[in-house]
Amino acid sequence: MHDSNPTSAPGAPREVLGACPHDCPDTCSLVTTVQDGVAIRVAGNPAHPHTGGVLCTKVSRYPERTYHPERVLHPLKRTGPKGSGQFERVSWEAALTDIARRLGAIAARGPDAAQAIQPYSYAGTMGLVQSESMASRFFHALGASFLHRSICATAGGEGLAQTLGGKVGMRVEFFAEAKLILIWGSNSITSNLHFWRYAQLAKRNGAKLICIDPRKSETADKCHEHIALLPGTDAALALAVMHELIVHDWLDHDYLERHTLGWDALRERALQWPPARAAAVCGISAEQIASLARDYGACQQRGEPAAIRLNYGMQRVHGGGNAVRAVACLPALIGAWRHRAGGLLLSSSGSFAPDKTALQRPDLLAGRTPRTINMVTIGDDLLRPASPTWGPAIEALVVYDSNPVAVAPESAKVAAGFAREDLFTVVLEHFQTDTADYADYILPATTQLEHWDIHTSYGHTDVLLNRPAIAPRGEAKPNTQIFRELAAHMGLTDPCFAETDEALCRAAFGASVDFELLLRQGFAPQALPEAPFAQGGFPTPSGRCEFFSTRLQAQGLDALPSYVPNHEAAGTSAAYPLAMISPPARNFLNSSFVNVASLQESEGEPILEIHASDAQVRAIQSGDVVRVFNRRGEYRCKAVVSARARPGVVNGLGVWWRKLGLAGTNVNQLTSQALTDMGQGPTFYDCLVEVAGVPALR
Ligand SMILES: Nc1nc2c(c(=O)[nH]1)N[C@H]1C(S)=C(S)[C@@H](COP(=O)(O)OP(=O)(O)OC[C@H]3O[C@@H](n4cnc5c(=O)[nH]c(N)nc54)[C@H](O)[C@@H]3O)O[C@H]1N2
Ligand SMILES: Nc1nc2c(c(=O)[nH]1)N[C@H]1C(S)=C(S)[C@@H](COP(=O)(O)OP(=O)(O)OC[C@H]3O[C@@H](n4cnc5c(=O)[nH]c(N)nc54)[C@H](O)[C@@H]3O)O[C@H]1N2
Ligand code: SF4
Ligand SMILES: [Mo]
Repeated sequence: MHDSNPTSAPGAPREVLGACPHDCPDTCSLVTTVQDGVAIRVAGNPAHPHTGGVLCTKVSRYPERTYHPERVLHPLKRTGPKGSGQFERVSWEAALTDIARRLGAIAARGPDAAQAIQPYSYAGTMGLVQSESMASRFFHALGASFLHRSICATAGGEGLAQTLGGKVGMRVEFFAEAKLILIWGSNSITSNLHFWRYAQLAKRNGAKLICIDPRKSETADKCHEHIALLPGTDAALALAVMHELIVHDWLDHDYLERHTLGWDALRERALQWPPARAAAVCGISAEQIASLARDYGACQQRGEPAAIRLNYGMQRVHGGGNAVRAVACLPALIGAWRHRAGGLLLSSSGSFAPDKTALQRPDLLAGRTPRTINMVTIGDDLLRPASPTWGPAIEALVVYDSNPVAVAPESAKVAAGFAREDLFTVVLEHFQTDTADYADYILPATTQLEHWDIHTSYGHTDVLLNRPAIAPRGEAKPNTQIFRELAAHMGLTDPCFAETDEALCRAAFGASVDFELLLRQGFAPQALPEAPFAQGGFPTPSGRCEFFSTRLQAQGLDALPSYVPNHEAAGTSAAYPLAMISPPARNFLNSSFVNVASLQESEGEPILEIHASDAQVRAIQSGDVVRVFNRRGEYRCKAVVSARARPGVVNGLGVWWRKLGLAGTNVNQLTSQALTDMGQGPTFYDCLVEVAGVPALR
């Protein structure tokens, strides 16, 4: 039944196993039904336990996205001014020859100048092969600048690694057995649906669910309690919970003694955070904090498992790294890790060990160490002139798997950078996105239904294989093939550029994963312990859960988790009194799917949720067009007066395409390029604004 043989009998439908490529923790196993070479249905694989035969609405609509009338199906060359979106069709040969000539001219000036070539990519596809395999080889061989792929998770990832030792934690399936689940900075129904299935099982078995989120999300609606703290105040909340655990002695002293480092110091720190102090910082009541600590401490008292599903929503603020550190300490205080259904999960990606050296071939750098550009500050960096310390200005940009003009902060600068006449830009894409509008060349890329790939996950611990279900549409090529052909046009002759995608899939895990099993069933579970830290054994230098970090101390940072206020903390600006967060929209995935008609229809239009009290003083009513603005710019959308917003915080949902916005901008016109305390990550949810009605447009 499951084959990928394109010569099956005509008319007979066949099913091909794949993997969802999107930046979503669930990494679903897909079954694509193909008839006469056309993908007619994409469904969840019922045999894969985490997928359970269910997909989100977005990917259920994959045929609609794949056969979208606006798919880019041929190479395109710019004919109008940058950003105008005017292109003409050209041949692959013409496009590749010209691109190779332009990049080659830069690289030929020597290793310093080669750094003027900048790759820019993120998680359009999470596949190990179509993301950073052939592409990395190509840029390594050229000596292009590196990219710090920081736009999502580096603050939290670093906070977690400093505390637990890596991106490791509970296995998602065991949340089903927990008695208390804290859903912390996560709108799971939107962004982690297959975790939510386990949480619902737990709820049915009597577990209490508490959601910690400034927004009253769809997930908060379904939890028993909701704590609507101010954005960026999670560390204060976690420290106050510790305070309560300490003063009531709801502690697992044996676990603290044997498996943690720095307890005395953390204890002293936490005792400085009585609930009343944290309540003032978090904008919630001290009783809510005390109650949260009581629920958490009760699990310790009763020997019941307490689980925390932390997500990246709470680390897109100045103190994001410290906030994750503080929360990641909690399970050790009550010994929650003793249970397989206790502990914490932020990301499981550290449970995989793909052979990135084999895929990316850093040896092709041949001793060069190019500079690294942070993808979060691409706005500033595109506008930065050459200098002795920084090196050459960015002269050529090759974008794949990403839509920076829409997703990167402070869009006015990003767009100004992309508009530079002296910048040569190539964009590998499925669609003419906001970024593609600024390209000199758009190159048509295949979708997941059209290429091979192999996947890890950051929400579960299985490896998945994706086989092509249909032939590439139009003249589209896989990213890998585009970089192979570019390499050939540039005279790069290393045999590694000839390796096939299937060979790359096999090389990704070598003998450590059963490839035959992947071919047969599409997924391969890894052998991992059920309760990874029941006996300690954290992958930190000390082998303990590190409350106190000498590694952070050596970097001049606080060795203990601390509350780091937002760069733009609520209540600190009279001109911009409202905090704005811009969390994911349910029917989109970052800026992907925004152009899929049925999903756009479900999502409606760009909106800003505002609490009745904040709307009233501004004479704003639901449906009014509003200006949302700060010193970085202005964004227009419709207001929705809603109890989903708490007082003082407005919610601008989703990363819409700028060109679909009322005034050609999206929320990122307002966000800043300031970085987090750890990991040099973005601070999308650390952003003060003012909102005003636009009377003429009411
Ligand atoms: N449908 C859909 N799914 C997605 C995505 C999408 O765009 N759409 N995005 C994908 C991506 S890229 C990622 S990284 C993952 C995870 O992405 P996350 O951003 O973690 O996704 P969510 O869980 O939807 O949202 C996080 C929640 O955190 C809340 N929040 C904002 N600021 C704070 C804060 O300071 N403290 C706390 N406690 N909460 C805060 C927001 O209101 C939101 O409800 O989801 C992925 N899944
Ligand atoms: N204001 C605000 N901004 C945010 C966020 C937020 O919450 N608020 N979230 C941030 C987060 S968490 C993230 S992860 C980033 C996400 O930023 P990106 O990773 O840039 O995500 P997308 O917007 O989904 O853009 C991915 C693009 O890759 C393309 N693509 C998909 N597959 C392929 C392929 O195989 N080949 C090629 N060549 N292209 C492909 C898609 O068509 C799509 O246009 O955005 C960040 N920006
Ligand atoms: S986006 Fe997430 S929930 Fe939807 S199919 Fe992909 S992995 Fe599954
Ligand atoms: Mo992300």
